[in-house]
Amino acid sequence: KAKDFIIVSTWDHGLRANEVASKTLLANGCALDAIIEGCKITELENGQRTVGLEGWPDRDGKVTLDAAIMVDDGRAGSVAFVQRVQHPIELAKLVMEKTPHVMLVGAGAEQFAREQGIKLMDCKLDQVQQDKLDDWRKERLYAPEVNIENHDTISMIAMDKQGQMVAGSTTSGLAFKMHGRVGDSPVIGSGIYVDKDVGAAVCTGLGEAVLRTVGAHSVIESMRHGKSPQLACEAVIKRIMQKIPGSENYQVGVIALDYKGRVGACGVQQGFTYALANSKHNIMKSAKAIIQ
Ligand code: SD4
Repeated sequence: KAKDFIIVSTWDHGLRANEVASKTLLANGCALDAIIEGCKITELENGQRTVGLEGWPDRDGKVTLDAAIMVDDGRAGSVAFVQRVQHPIELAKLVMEKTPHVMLVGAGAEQFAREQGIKLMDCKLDQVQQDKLDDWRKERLYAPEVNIENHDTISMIAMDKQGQMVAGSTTSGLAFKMHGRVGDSPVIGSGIYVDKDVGAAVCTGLGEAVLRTVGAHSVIESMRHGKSPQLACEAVIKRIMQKIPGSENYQVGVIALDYKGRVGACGVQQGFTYALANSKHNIMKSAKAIIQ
């Protein structure tokens, strides 16, 4: 049993997510509740427009969302390519709890949301989204910028005082992606993974690089073979850089937690930040970067 709870969340908005998740745990919520509440606040309040319905649209002007949740008893749920759903993380939890499946996508996920009593929202772009899309259409440059605007998914891990670990992730994906594109975040093993014998790992950054290397599960396997969370994160980031060309132009960040409460974090580039909380504090940290 853990002495205190621990929450780790990607990027600067992780601080606010941790704050809300901590409140949940202090009020005797479990790690699962904490992840849901932390992700939900980011889905509502993400100023970067990289999570939730205010996120940047795809190149067809549609905001399509991905989310996943996994509990250390092996249960998992995820949704991908969903539109008009305010809280995809809650929908992912419903997939886990109310269906025999792990993943629902697109119209099927939206149909399931409606069946569960979730109101589908208006999907008209706001002025900021529309202006940004119009700007993008002038040049049609599809080049994710390192650490800027389209790299701010929230991925979180929480371990509660009972020692249960849960991971979650929610995102609007890469700005101006092709319609139908799905990233790493909702793919169990790529964006997030939890294993009761080892710990949890979550990813952020260029989803294609993470999908092609099964990022989160790779970190878990590296920890299983004896590496600390920190060394496992570094090993996997190095492997991604080796396997996926062009690492000077992309960012991938991973964070990991084991049952001893040890945290690891690493990014390809500098600038990958994460927030770390327990019952006493909630602080921002800079992850080690492989490219200096
Ligand atoms: C994606 N991995 O859709 C996500 C984007 C992200 O921080 O993590 N941004 O590729």
